Amino acid sequence: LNRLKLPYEERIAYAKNNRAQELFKIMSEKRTNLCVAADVTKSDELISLANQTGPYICLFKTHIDILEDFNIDVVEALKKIAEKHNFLLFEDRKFSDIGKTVQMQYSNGMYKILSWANVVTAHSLAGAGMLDAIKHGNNGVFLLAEISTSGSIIDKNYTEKTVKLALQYPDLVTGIVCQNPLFTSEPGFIQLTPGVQLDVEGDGLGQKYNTPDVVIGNGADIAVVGRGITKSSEPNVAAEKYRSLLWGAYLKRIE
Ligand code: BMP
Repeated sequence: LNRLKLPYEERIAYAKNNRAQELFKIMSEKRTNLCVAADVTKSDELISLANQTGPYICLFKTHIDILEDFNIDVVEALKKIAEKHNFLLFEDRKFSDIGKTVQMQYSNGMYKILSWANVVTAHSLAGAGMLDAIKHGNNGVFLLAEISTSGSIIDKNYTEKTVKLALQYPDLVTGIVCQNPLFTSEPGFIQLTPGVQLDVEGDGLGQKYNTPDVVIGNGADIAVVGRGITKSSEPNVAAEKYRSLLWGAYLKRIE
């Protein structure tokens, strides 16, 4: 079974994680494999981006700790918009500590991530104990197996061990963040690929970009677009443009 050739709706049956099932369903229904990276520092900008991109996305990715005016009301607003437009909330927290600490970072503090984020990211380097600590009934974790920056010190061995770890936690792991098709015979997991933008090669700080066609060809099931959308004067138009290019590339892939 090659996941790259299977339509998203057929992959629901293979997914053990509830959020992966839900995502495949949303993606099929809305015809979108686009995740927006809403990296802005003001709450009203974040809410406006959710409203504008909502119809075109399956996932809304935040770095909630970059907000300068954070207040728990902002996540209440995001939850309502997510419900209205049928997308999931995704906090890109990149947890990477001992299980006990991660448990508290997930549930406590001012962000209370567990109370609103449907999915989160985690580094795999702390190993299984950390995943045991963040297992919760209905949530999902994307594990980082590769990173999109030039000069990353992640090697092949680390990447392979991360994939192995992910496969040991099918109930918890929604998918894997990576740049290459690493787990093609596992249709239940989702490949999430950031570093996507048209007409730009990088950002001068290590970020490397590929086009929608290239990332979908490299196995992405969901592509993450940040500045390609957020820096546009019309984020709704930019979101629809990336959605349509990414969806077209996916249709070509499963042909
Ligand atoms: P942009 O498209 O503006 O470069 O944003 C990319 C987003 O994806 C950022 O939020 C970044 O934290 C995230 N990201 C990434 O760029 N590369 C990775 O390998 C993993 C990420 O989470």
